[in-house]
Amino acid sequence: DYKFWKTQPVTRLDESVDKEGPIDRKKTPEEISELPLPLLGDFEWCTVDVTDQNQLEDVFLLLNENYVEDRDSTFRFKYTREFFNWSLRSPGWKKDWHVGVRVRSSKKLVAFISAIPVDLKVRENTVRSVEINFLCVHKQLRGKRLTPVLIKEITRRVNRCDIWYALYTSGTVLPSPVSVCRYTHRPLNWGKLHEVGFTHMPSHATRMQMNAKYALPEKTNTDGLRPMEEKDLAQAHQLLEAYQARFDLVQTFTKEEFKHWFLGNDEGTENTEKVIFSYVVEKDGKITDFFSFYSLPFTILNNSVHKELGIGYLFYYASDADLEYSDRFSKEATETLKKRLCSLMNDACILARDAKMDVFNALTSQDNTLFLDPLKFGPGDGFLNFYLFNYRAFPITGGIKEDKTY
Ligand code: YNC
Ligand code: MG
Repeated sequence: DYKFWKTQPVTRLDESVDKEGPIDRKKTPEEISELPLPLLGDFEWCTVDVTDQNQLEDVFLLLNENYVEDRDSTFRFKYTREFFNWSLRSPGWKKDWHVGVRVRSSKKLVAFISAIPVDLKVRENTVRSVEINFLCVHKQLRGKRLTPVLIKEITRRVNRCDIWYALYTSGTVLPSPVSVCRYTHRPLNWGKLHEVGFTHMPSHATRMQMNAKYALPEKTNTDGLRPMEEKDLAQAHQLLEAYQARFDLVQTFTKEEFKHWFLGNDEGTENTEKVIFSYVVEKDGKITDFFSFYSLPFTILNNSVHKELGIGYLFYYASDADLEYSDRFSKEATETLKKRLCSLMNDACILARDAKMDVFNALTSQDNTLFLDPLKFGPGDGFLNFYLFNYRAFPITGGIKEDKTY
């Protein structure tokens, strides 16, 4: 019955929203305690310095063994230093928002939660917020109500910086999702996915038929497609903003943030695992489209042949295909956009395959439903719920919804 969530400024499950906006009364940072919440005697708070290799190791160890897992524990996320540099150190990041709990005696890290600053646009309102991610409690400490304490502590630290709203996603149903999406998967290397138990052979099918079904062209199809470079940032950023005007809930980026999220934070180091892949389409000096995907592999447990599964996640994309239409949701505009997106996303799959990824994941969010089916993305087991903290919003439904319901 949501003992904890009942006490928080979130939309109740039985509540119907009739007006959008903040839930709590307006407060100031001075009203918020300077002191961390009390913890049970055996534990202590810590601020994790993710620029310190040893402390970052502690976070890997905790997450790699205790974070989200598939049902039968055959796969585990393989987080890397590069992935955390990218996802936890975006512009404006604060050390104070990487919060851990350690065992007082052994100093072992047993819980973690993080926040990064984000600007959200909820319909016509811009809402300065944080995004909460990587909430994790060690398996041996589950069910002990540590989670509410972690959430209250990160809220306190964020509120002290005069930020009062948050976005977060979870597979768990809590009060109340503002949107729900499904994960979908596009096999790029069906044979390997099958060998490691990620996909199953449909009855009446053969291995050869399955490989043929998911075979992709050798080369990309779009003229003018190339990796995004520094010089493309201004145009690509503008294109994204124009494109995203279609949606009711989006994150907006500053120039600096756009650069960070699409060109990455590797700062030229050699031999690093590449995390973010961004491409543009240039036509007569103009950027007409862009797309991006990031890499977050799985470690495969207990398999003597395959040790790692390469996974690409569709990230942001934008196209000018529908921009010239006065009604961007008209049938004609939608058809034009659908055609363009299908061709772009097919190229994205090809590039992901060439980057040694075995499967390409996308959510059913926004306009994705236009291309998922035609490009042979199949629905997964997982759903992802989107939440806003301290902000009431009407349900977010589109983009465009195709007839197929995922
Ligand atoms: C969850 N995922 O309902 P009630 S996603 C939020 N997000 O409270 P205990 C969650 N709340 O129902 P356990 C949650 N999962 O009594 C559970 N809860 O009101 C609620 N898994 O606490 C739950 N990471 O400590 C209940 O639960 C209360 O020991 C129970 O730990 C839960 O990062 C968990 O899936 C998830 O590590 C930590 O199972 C643990 O079971 C675990 O007894 C594997 O907690 C990893 C995993 C979650 C990934 C994520 C987003 C988190 C968002 C948190 C909410 C942020 C609010 C905004 C704050 C900033 C505000 C500002 C400004
Ligand atoms: Mg607990």
